[in-house]
Amino acid sequence: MTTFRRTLLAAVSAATLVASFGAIAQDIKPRIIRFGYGLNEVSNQGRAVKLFAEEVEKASGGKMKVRAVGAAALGSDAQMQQALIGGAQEMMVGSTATLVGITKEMAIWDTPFLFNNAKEADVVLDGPVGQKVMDKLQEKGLVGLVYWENGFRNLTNNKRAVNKLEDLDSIKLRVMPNPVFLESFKTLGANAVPLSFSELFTALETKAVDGQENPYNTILSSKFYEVQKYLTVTNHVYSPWIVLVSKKYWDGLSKAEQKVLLDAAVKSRDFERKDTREEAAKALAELKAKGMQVNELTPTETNRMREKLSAINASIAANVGEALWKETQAAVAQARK
Ligand code: TK8
Repeated sequence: MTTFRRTLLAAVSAATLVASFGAIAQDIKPRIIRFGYGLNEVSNQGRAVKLFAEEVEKASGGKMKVRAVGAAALGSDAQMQQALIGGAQEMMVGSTATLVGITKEMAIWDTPFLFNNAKEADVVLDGPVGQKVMDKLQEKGLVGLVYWENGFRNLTNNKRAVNKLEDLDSIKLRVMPNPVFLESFKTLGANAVPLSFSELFTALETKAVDGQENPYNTILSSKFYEVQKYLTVTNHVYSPWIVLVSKKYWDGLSKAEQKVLLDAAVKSRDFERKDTREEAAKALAELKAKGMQVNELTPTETNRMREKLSAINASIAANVGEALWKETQAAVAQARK
């Protein structure tokens, strides 16, 4: 290459850089994004929303500001989803399980014992199947950005230690408002009642329900140990959270603004999963220290539970579609290799 050409190239690329920076700066307008979530500020969810907010502010040169509102102060998952669809709220994070009424394919993640560990969940959720399910939201007015980890769910209650399936008998158990969860726990013999997370602590405290199921992190951060005596390690299902944007809002953003949100969402995902896993590893010991009586199921009992729950697989497959069911099973098998 001649010196002239090299100089010319350098000049052209410098000009392009300046031009594109200018374009990006112009393409980012001052914006306030209301971001709602269900857990406390002092939870894995709260910490990750905070990180997301910081990243958005940094990447937009302080122009885009995220107003984070936790503890379901903007509403339950279901209420916030409707607010996003209508355009009255910009963003939220919540359980995929609470989206099934809007996008039936989301129920694939409710399949009991779908994933054996977090690595499998990451591979499948961040892979083509996870993306496909997420993209289904768009026709309903929502844009999914990333999946976060809520985690493997475990059972707590106030009546008795659950050592075998029969111990669930007559336990009034709160489940997420979701048909698969309702069916799962009815199948296991509990008296399952759907209820929003925002009403759960009070329901446990007033003994309107005897128990619930959530990951260790949530049992800890939502202080369920104050109102629940027994914890049974069941790991019956892996729950994802999903970060959502109102499609009405998203469509009004420039490409540069969309990129700010997406990049920050990816950073928040990586942070959140790491933070959640570190906390979960210590949470059980902490819950014991807080006075919870913890028991594990024997392998025989776990197998009985798995077998009973496999009875609902056919109905999940029928609801999400056989093609998606098979694709997911194949993706899990691949992740397991
Ligand atoms: C928080 C919920 C929660 C979920 C539940 O809004 O409802 O039990 O596990 O994380 O989405």
